[in-house]
Amino acid sequence: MITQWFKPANNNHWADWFLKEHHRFTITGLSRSGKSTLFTSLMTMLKYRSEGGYQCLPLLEYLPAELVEHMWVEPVDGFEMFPLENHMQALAEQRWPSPTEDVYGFKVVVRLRQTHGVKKHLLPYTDVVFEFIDYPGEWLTDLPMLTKSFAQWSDSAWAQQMNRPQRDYAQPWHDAVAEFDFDQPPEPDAVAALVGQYRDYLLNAKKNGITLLQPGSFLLGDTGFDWRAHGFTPLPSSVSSDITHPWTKVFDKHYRYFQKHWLTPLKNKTFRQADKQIILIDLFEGLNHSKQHLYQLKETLSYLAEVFSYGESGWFSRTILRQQGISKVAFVAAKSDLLPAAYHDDLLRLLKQVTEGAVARIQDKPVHYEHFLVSALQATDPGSTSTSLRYRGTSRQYIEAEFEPLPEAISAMSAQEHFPVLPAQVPDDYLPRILNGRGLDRLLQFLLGDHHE
Ligand SMILES: Nc1nc2c(ncn2[C@@H]2O[C@H](COP(=O)(O)OP(=O)(O)OP(=O)(O)O)[C@@H](O)[C@H]2O)c(=O)[nH]1
Ligand SMILES: [Mg+2]
Repeated sequence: MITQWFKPANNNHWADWFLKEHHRFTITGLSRSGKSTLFTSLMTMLKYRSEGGYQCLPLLEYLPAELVEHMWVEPVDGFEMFPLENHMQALAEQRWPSPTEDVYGFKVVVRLRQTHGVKKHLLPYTDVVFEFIDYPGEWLTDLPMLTKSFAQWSDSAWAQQMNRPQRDYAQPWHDAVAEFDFDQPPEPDAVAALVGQYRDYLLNAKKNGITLLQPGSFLLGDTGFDWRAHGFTPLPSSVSSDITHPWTKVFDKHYRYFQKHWLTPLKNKTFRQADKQIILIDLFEGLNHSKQHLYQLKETLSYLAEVFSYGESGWFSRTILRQQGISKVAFVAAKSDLLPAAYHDDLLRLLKQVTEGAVARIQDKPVHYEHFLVSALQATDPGSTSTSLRYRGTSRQYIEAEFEPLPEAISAMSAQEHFPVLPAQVPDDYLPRILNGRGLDRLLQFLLGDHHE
């Protein structure tokens, strides 16, 4: 047994580690994909179910209720506590939780009863700890910038804006660059003017359903990176290819500052390595816009899969060095309540297509993955036919909507085709809806189940 050769004496840190079993979940979700709502539902479920004697715990298969002595939620060291009350208050006022502007954490600690006398003597308790981190989705897509130089990033950002659908929103920015005088010195005012133009493009693209927005960190208020002092934009290759050009020099410097003082700490803290990954995906935004948006989402997801390290590492690095690769990945289509159950198979098929590129990157690694449909809060009801739904509209009227089948494949969509997303508001009885939700159980069971052998 481990403790026989490794002496935890005088070292609470290690003793602590052996008494605890840690599950670190990382939720990889683009902006507005439903992370905060998912956490709100999960915490609410755990809270109510623990008060009800742990019956129907989402962790039921893994941790039978009779083994659970006590369960509680606490902050994660170094993180603000996830603002569950604020989010519940928003729901009570029929508002969805506000977009997240900073990072928050919470952990669920499950203390197990000891059933064997000997074990009880050696290990007075065993805690199973689940850690979750919530963050603004805008931060996520910046991570791939860590491994690129300014010139590489600038070229790839420029190339992306030349493709549809980005190109459709980039015209004012491209016009501004065409007219911009790069012979003027990069004084703070001139830099601010160019960064301002670029941010306008990012904001406009975001409003129109684009997911690859770099740097997304420039889109948030004062909680994020100080883009006013250290901003940069992609530059036309005629400028960026000249490393002696004053604009290239300044942006290169700001870019390195961004990597060192923003991205690196962000990766180490917020995106530190976890062993289970939930990739939360909103397909409705893409469907709402166009097939090009869905292709763009697919590209973003595949690009993101490069950032995380996959595969189980050995016992030594896992336990002693506390390093591990991600061993389980759940690809999750969020907000599935926005589509009648009759079309859920279509949604799953679309999810599989959109994640093909990301799957290709993990396929030959020792990683278990599965695709899921989840709704954190079922905001709709079945309609009068199997292909319709009822929901509360923007002025809280109760409306029925009829749905067309989803396309067989993204490629089967015509260029103009799009599927309007249901503007479903928070229902009055949000609490029983959260508590009765079942999609999360299956997801957690997959993530916790043992696939090692
Ligand atoms: N119908 C339905 N809508 C949902 C659900 N979850 C989220 N939404 C909608 O999606 C929006 C975004 O959800 P959030 O949970 O705030 O998304 P997020 O990933 O935390 O977004 P950022 O904080 O901006 O990164 C919400 O405002 C809701 O309109 C769900 O389970 N069902
Ligand atoms: Mg959020």
